[in-house]
Amino acid sequence: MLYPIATESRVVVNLSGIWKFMTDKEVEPIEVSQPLPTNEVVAVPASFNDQTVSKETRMHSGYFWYEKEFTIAKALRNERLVLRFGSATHEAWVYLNGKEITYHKGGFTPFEVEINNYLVDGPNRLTVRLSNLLDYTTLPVGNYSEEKDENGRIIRKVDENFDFFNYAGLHRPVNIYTTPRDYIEDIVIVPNVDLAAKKADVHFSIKTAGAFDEVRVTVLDEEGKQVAQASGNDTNISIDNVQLWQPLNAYLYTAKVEGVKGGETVDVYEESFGVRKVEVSSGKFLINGEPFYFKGFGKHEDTFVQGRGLNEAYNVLDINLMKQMGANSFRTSHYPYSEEMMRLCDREGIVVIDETPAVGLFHGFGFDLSGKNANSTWSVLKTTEAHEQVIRELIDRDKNHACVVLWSIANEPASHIEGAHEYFEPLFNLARQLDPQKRPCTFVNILMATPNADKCSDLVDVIALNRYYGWYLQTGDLSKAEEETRKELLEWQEKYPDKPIMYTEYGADTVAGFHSAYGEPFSEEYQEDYYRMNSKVFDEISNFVGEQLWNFADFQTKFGIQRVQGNKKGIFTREREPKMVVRYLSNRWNNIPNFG
Ligand code: BDP
Repeated sequence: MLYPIATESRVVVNLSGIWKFMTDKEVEPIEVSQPLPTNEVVAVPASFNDQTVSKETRMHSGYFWYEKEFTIAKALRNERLVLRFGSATHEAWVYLNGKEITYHKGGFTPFEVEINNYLVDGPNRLTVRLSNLLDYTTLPVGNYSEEKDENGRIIRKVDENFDFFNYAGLHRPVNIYTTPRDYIEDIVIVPNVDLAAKKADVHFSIKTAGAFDEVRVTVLDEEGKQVAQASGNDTNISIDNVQLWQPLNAYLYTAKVEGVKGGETVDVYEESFGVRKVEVSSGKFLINGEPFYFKGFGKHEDTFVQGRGLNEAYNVLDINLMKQMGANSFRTSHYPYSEEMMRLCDREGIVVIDETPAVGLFHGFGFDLSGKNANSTWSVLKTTEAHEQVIRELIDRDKNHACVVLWSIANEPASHIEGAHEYFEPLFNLARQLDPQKRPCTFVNILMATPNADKCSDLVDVIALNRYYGWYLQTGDLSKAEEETRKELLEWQEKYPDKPIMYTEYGADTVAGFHSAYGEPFSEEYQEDYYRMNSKVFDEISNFVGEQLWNFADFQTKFGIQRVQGNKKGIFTREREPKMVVRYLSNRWNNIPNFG
């Protein structure tokens, strides 16, 4: 699915702004033939939760409604008109002028529908019913329960089976875009680069709808100069003296794709792409033939007021902070991030580990680390279908992004429990089959899934570990934590000598401004000591290819005795003020080259 852009043949109408809003108390049915019976409003894109002053609305679990009126200019009415949601969290029923026109489940991927047949002259009423419910069939996984109050009303509850607040709503842009009746539907770009010859063969497959006499692809360089041109829905273009897309030194070509009919260009779409090679070989992660070292973060889409909604100013600031620290990468923990962020990373040369929303695949996560409930994970969870769907939708959306170098199929599943391998093997096969660029795949391993216990690491190209020695284990005892860290990393290396190993999470909750002469846990001193300890061990392990800490910034979570208005493992506060450790890490990362 193509990202909506304006071109010589296409117009984008942005429906962002103020929408009507109401939570559904499920007392009376909502009549979609009528305007929503509410005077409340919310801004889109954003989560609804932090825009209200009502605790009840903020914590609402169940169904809720959005509505917006729009008018389409007469000049556009003969074009094909497509309504597109960047995402709708987590499930959406869409009505136009009272008729259901589409439905989508899964809160982090785009969907669209043609609306020509439902439009009326004058104002059109777009109504969306959403649900933020999560259960054992959805991704992310939620612990769902319901009860009836004294009036017989259903009270629904979702206890997040993961450590971030269940923000919901229309988190990403809602647009109507036009295309001509004959149009370019999708573009798949696969660059193959001969590094020694500095030459790339770029394969383009163009999916079109309707009848074109010719499909033409023109590759333009960053100055807009033509590099090469070819014709056909399946075509190769060679680029001599190719400029590579490099981490923190991005170079983007543009593929101008034209659908031509009767000598006239009918539809045009421009897709930018980078030329780079990603491989895993002999315990190294190679980008453009050189061993790459990941320095960076696990993140969240999480800001004040917007919640999980698109916040482009924060995206820009976050990348600037990363660059200043000498970081080069992050993981989209724990769900696909906005398309706007992916496009920004392409352009800024930020390397991305692209993660599905498969988090919480651990029965009893959070309150039962002993693993009693975990044993039943793979019989209790029914997430296979949702998991296949998110892999399909994520790869379909992000396949052309140069910034994406590794797919993360899941975060912290119970990969040490019987049934895990059977669950994951087909999913890894699916991802590998679907990705036209054949990028490496991994899942992010939880701390109890040690080299002996884990059942799935044979499936991965990169061993990606979330480890909390010195925090959840050996709390406050960094010398014991150091021994355990070293011991486990050496075990992984011995077991899988050809697989690169990296940390995708390690961190310590730290209350900004809290100091301790004894370096106690939660103090800024402890956070720094914790990172120094980990760095020391990383530098001893030869197949260690990267450190992505947890977390870039403090973020909102559900309530819990371990959380003080959220998770405080950020090295920045939620407002992006640095904690003390940022100086140490900036110094370390600015002195570790991206390659080597
Ligand atoms: C891991 C999770 C992450 C949590 C983190 C923590 O992957 O989502 O926020 O630990 O506990 O379990 O801080």
